[in-house]
Amino acid sequence: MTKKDQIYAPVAVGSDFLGSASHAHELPPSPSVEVAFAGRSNVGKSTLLNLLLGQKLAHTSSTPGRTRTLNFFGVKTRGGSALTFVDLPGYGYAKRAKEERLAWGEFVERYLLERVPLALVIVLVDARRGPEHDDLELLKMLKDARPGGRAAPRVLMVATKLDKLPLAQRKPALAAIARGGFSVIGVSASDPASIDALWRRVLSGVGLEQPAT
Ligand SMILES: Nc1nc2c(ncn2[C@@H]2O[C@H](COP(=O)(O)OP(=O)(O)OP(=O)(O)O)[C@@H](O)[C@H]2O)c(=O)[nH]1
Ligand SMILES: [Mg+2]
Repeated sequence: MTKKDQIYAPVAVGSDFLGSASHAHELPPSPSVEVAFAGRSNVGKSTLLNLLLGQKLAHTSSTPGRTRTLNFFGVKTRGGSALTFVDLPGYGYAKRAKEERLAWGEFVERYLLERVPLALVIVLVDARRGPEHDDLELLKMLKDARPGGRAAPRVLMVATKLDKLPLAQRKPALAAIARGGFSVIGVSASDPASIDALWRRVLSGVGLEQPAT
């Protein structure tokens, strides 16, 4: 194995699709700590999930609105930890019928506020735009008090599609997001090192191991 292989050896050693839910009664029991991926439609949630999982289990599309249910994936890490990743339907997709948008919003919002195993919410924003109005609303909601005084999940912001910015603009774009008071990491689907760095932030975000490289 070359040094490069060792650095990029995937953290995920196995992953499975656990099921979908479009109503509260369909939510599967979560066997492990849960991490949800939220963000505007087309920001790259499902693409990023597949890269973290090491398999193309989540459906992706260049057309916004692809993911319409909550999709649950189980993943085991090299360090022996188990996590559940949840792909959420995107928001801000204007072409979806208004009633459907409202119903979806309510279901996703209840999931984010009430799901007990949910330890970390990853909020994806486009690196070229930073957090927009809908994202800020979500971030505000995530800070809200939980029923029974439970702790709110931790939040990590991920700036996606960094490759679409010229090299010289990448650091300034991330710095501008950080100036808004957010802890942010930039990723590109084409850059395995950025996926590896995100895995580390996910593991430390849920209080699990930091795998050796
Ligand atoms: N250039 C570039 N394109 C990306 C990147 N990540 C995702 N994309 C593209 O962005 C489009 C949307 O990706 P998805 O992963 O389906 O987005 P999503 O956030 O799951 O979208 P919804 O399911 O509609 O909420 C696809 O065409 C991807 O190939 C990236 O890092 N760089
Ligand atoms: Mg999707």
